[in-house]
Amino acid sequence: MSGKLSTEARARFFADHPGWTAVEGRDAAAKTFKFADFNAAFGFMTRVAIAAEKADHHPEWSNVYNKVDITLATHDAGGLTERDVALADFIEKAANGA
Ligand code: H2B
Repeated sequence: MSGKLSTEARARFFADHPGWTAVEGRDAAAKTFKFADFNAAFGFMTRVAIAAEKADHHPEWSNVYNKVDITLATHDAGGLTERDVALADFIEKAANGA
């Protein structure tokens, strides 16, 4: 388990990760991803799910057709940690087809 991001690291996360926004009333980050269709969205979710399970660090998410809403936070720590930064980095790669 890792500790919560410092104020500086948290600010850097949002500066370095376009589209991710702070969740109101909670130390968490959210982003909505849109794909061509359900097949592309679910392919993305599958790539993220496999990585999340491997890292034992999981997104909060929901899917409607081609849209995937994701919130990241480390529940054990009660906020954003380096584990969320790593997962966000993977999610960005997966969203771009890598
Ligand atoms: N995912 C997230 N986002 N935060 C956690 O604190 C967390 C997790 N804890 N996945 C893990 C699983 C924990 O519940 C298991 C038992 O290791």
